[in-house]
Amino acid sequence: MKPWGNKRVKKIVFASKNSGKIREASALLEETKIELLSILDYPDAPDVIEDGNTFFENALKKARIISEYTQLTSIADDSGLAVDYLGGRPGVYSSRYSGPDANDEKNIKKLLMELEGLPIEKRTAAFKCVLVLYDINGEYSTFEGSLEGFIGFTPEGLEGFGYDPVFIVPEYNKTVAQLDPKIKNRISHRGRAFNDLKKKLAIG
Ligand code: ITT
Repeated sequence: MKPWGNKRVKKIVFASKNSGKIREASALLEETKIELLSILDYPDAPDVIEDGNTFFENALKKARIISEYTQLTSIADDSGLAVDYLGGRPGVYSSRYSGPDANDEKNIKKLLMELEGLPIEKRTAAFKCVLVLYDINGEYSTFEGSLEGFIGFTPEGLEGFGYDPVFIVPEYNKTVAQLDPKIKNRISHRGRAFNDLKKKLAIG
């Protein structure tokens, strides 16, 4: 049996520096008794080079290094946007899409340029999230989620982070950045992966 199957995990470190992800993860675990820390609580934590070819490889690396450093159970989230017309890009490079000093605004600008003139029906895309839950003895479990939609033509909305202002959810006909954060967490790639993780921890 996995360690988290027979003992209550009280404290988990989220192996992320992304404040948008941290805010969402905290809300997703809010009703549990788990105390969620993040790399922001460990300013001297080692920098993890994300050199994997898959979300899983990167998530496992982040989770392992941060669990070993903090000696706590960790969760890592590797996620990104896969655009069909771009053959799945930016994918694992989503956060660095526009170059070494990438930020959300520059990434969105580059994406809209690459899709310029493309009609809406060809702008299909998906957000993907892979979570790794890692125990200090080296055992781990993986959880995945995705959210399908379209890339819009102009950024809309102020909520969320990353590509949310240009990602349209067909069910709501709104961008993720126009949705209430509670709705995002209910339907998103991250929300779905966290739901399965909560079941594993027997707190869902
Ligand atoms: P950590 O590794 O510290 O967690 P990061 O931002 O570098 O933070 P990733 O390598 O997993 O994380 O890159 C994820 C990128 O994918 C993120 O920076 C966004 O650009 C995009 N992304 C992931 N989830 C998203 C979401 O829910 N909404 C919008 N964009 C998202």
